[in-house]
Amino acid sequence: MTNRERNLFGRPPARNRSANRVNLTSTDIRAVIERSTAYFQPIVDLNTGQVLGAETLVRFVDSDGTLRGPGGIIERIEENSDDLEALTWRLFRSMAENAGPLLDRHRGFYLSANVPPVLLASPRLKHILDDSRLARYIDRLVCEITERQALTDAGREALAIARPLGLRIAMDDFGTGQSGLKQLIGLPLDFLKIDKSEIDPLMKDPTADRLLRGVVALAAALRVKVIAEGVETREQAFFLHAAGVDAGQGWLWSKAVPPGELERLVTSGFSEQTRWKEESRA
Ligand code: G
Ligand code: MN
Repeated sequence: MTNRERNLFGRPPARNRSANRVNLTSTDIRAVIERSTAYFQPIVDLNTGQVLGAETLVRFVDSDGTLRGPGGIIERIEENSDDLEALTWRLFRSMAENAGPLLDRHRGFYLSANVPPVLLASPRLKHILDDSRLARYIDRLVCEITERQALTDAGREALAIARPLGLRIAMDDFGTGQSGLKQLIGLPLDFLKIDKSEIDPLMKDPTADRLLRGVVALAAALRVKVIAEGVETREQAFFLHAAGVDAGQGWLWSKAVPPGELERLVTSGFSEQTRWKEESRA
């Protein structure tokens, strides 16, 4: 999956988009958007096990109450900019309503969300932030933009517009877009999220290990924090920590969870996952 591109709200698109496309009328789509909700996947400090933030991922609630990931529906929503905006509004509203109290209680905690560059660059973004009541948390929001999107002229323009609003920026899926070191210089970034496809081969492929160390050095030079995505094992977390990666996100800690569960994880943290420090000292 090295060449995949992620679409909105964190989902690799199907190889054949039309095959994945659901057969829904525009009225159906609006109803689906109205029933969507925000789930949150924790982002964990590899040093302390503390939950630093969470990535917002959309879930669609079926009429019978079952939850679905974005696959299938999201491709259809992305075809229409009004639907895309409606979904962003709905998700921002769900973030403000459901995670607002948590943001109030945990002052250092942040939420990230994949925001389409077309919206990042639009004057509508400020309106959506205000109207969804997420604007009051603007300094706790991180917009994720994929490596490919960020490096286009439209992406650069979007970042230049969004940053002055007070939002922070994460480059998502880093490692999938073959960007050169030079291209990153000058981009207004706060976080670099290393794609799962760069994490999977660690400790099996020495080149992957060396590349990771290179990315850590690059991020240090650019003064951006590094987050590893798709971390599934303790060995990976140990390796990443030793290599100087700041934070991790993945099933080792948690899948995307509803707000109540997120609050529990933020309160308890994952210090048991960082016990390797004591083990190595013993
Ligand atoms: O790139 P982005 O952060 O937007 O992708 C999030 C997606 O990655 C979600 O669809 C989520 O379900 C998936 N994901 C998150 N953590 C893991 C993991 O540890 N393993 C696997 N296989 N998928 C993950
Ligand atoms: Mn993402």
